[in-house]
Amino acid sequence: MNSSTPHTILQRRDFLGLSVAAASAALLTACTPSGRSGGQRIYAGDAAVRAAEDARPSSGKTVTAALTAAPFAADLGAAAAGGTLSTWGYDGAMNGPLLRGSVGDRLEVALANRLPEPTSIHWHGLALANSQDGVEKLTQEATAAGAGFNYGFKLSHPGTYWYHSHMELQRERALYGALIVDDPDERKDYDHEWVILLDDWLDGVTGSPEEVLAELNQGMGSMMRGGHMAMGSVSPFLGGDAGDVRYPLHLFNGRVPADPDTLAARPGDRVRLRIINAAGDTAYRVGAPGARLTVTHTDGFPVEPKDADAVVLGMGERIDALLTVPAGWTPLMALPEGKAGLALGRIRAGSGREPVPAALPSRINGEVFDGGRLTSAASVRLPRKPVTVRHAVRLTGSMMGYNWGINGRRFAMDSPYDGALAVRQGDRVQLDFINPSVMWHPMHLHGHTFQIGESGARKDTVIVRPGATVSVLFDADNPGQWLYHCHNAYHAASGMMGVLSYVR
Ligand SMILES: [Cu+2]
Repeated sequence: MNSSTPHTILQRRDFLGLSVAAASAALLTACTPSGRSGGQRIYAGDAAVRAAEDARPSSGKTVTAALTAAPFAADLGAAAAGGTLSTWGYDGAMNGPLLRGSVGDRLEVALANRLPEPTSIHWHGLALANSQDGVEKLTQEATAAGAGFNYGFKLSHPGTYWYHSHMELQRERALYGALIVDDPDERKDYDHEWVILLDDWLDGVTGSPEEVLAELNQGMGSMMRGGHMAMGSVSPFLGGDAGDVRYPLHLFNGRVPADPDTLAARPGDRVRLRIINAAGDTAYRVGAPGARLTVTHTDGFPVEPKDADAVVLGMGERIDALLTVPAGWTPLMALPEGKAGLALGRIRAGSGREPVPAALPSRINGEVFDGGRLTSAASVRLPRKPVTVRHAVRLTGSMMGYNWGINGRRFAMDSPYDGALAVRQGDRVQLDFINPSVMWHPMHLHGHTFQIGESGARKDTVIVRPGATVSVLFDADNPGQWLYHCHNAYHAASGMMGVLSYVR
């Protein structure tokens, strides 16, 4: 096992990689409204990163787990030719094991890499030590094929999170799982809990994620040849184009609708749903015809509860909702927004007729919203405070050129700090996600949970519709180098990523 810290790769660039003259010029423009410049970057191995970790509350308990990333044969029934397909996952399953601890616990996960290529794990949504964030070259060296890496960090906030590979398109296979952080003081006013992982799937059925990216990069030519590009997938809810990719399958806890996951309950029971959208290019509209949802949390953090007929989750987002179980069978449907298909689970409470996928409604309307439209619970709302640094994050690129980027720049792992957004510890930061493109983007920031505007939900991933600007606020309290990016797997692979860079 190798737990090497990134000192060696990172300390070569102590002063932004600028010449002395350029650095001096940069210092003159420090503290302008558009950002911080000058100063030394605070890398993952910095004492400030360790100090922030030490300052987090501790329960004194350690939760340990082991994950093996490896190829395996997945059984998706008749959906795959021959009954099984070969893909990559954790511990040989379509969903990695559920990892669970309480606030203040230290989570230690030993990763063994049995994949034929390097890998890393990102702990999505957690405010954790930067050195454990799992971003190759930025916070650690990728873990080579045959090697291992020991992750260890404190769990700082309760909620519904998840983990996934952060290497290229590995997440588009089955390299992901749920991570739940419990609040020991919470009063549990429900009878059951159902953790739900949603995913769009094509690996081993119609091609591979790498083939899809190659097609997207070729542009309209491959569309004419009838490849994987989505044609005419439109969602008024998302403001236009719903996605780039056509998927043969949509999975609910790793299962197809013909063989659905089933939750047994009694009529009148209350169920807490913890819904996670692990997809690459698909938003899901989730609802249970015959029952309403009461949304209580998004991205782990509580909101003012709100009733819904359905909720929409972009890639990377989570929603917690309560549902009161009707008598009989209740379908829990995840409809791919603007695309054909269905991911399905079901609740069985007594007898009655089983829901047949073909007989289910093809749409769920009524009161429908996404987590970005909710109000934060007062208990987690940021205190009002003047913004000390503000950055514009323009979401640029187009489907034609497949040149997705940030502020016109396509991210390159070899020069991650080009165009980085500088902040100092203690800043109140405002990011303006400005979307001049014709597609929506689910924008995700590592290591922080921002707030949407003055009183919106606390989130780490938010839908930014075409033509819209979403302004988010957070306190810079977790030093290090943090990636932010579109959680569309293909947009991120194409370059819609950047670094939020703590400097001193
Ligand atoms: Cu995007």
